[in-house]
Amino acid sequence: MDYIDLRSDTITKPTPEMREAMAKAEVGDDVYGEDPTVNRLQELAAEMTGKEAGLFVASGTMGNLAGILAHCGRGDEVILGNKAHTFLFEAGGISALGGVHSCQLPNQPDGSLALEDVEAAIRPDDPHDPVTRLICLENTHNRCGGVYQTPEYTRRVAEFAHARGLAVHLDGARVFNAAAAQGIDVKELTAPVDSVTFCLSKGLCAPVGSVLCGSKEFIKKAHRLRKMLGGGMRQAGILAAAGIVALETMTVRLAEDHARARKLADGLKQVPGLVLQAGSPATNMVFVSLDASVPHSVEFVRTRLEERGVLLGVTGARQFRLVLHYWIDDAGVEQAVAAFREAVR
Ligand code: TLP
Repeated sequence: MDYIDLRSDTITKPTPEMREAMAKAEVGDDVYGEDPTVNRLQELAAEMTGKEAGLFVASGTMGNLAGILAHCGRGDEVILGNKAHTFLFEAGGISALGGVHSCQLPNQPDGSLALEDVEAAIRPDDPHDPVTRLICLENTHNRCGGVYQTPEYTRRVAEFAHARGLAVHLDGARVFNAAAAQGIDVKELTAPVDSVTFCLSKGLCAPVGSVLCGSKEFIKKAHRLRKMLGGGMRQAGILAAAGIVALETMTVRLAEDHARARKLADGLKQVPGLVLQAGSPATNMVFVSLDASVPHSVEFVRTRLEERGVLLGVTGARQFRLVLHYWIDDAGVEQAVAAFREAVR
């Protein structure tokens, strides 16, 4: 069966143009810095995000880990949201592998951190306390519903942090979605922060990889950390070639996924028993719950949807996540709504 796969935008396969670029990619040993295609991708990523340098890494998780470890030493503290992907879903790598202590503040429903909370969380210079070094933001914010953060908020946090001697790292796995949703250049969201990781392998459809961007000095440190984490790849230009196509051709079409997410949400709103999360969808994710009138469990509904050719994620006791991407068309959206009608009955 050909599934309508709405589990994530990570399931996207490369486009034909990417496969062609991969086949033709010029390569070299990237651990020696000699892969021309990786170098081109890193330069393009740095230029697009308004940073001095970029580093191609295996995943978003590796980008965030190498980035946070480049900012913080063992025992230092990072302030992040209690719904941050780095806190919830990166296997605790920053503490397990980096010895970095985390301070989790409540994410506001719009995905932001309240600056009063951040102010109160900054440690005094006291031998009892870890040293606060870094604030981590996420844009778009996955667990807060795929919501985006604005340039104003990003600048406010960066100014606040810098005035207190702290750095800011952005988990920008889907920062191009955040820019597309606001109709702005991604630089407005990345230039104010000290470092950013963004993913090539989500809505941008590349098969593998993310890029960590920051100052030259920061990327030099992160480069050593990437080696330490086992992420030094060799003829990685084959992968980077798809990443270049992703940046050149896919960042400009993300608004289409957002429009389809709205279409899907409009359809699901009409299905008795379903309730959309307030404000959903802000970008390419739709969060929808079963109300009390539905006598079934989420697992039961998920199985019935699967039998009807629709795959999606379960994100709570009564909640699903549906993620739109390049490989879902209008017919897929209609099929998903029709399948829901039958599945919740
Ligand atoms: N998110 C995945 C799952 O891990 C939940 C998904 O399906 O959404 N930051 C953010 C905000 C992410 O959403 C993800 C992946 C990552 C980092 C990690 O990226 P990878 O999977 O490349 O390590």
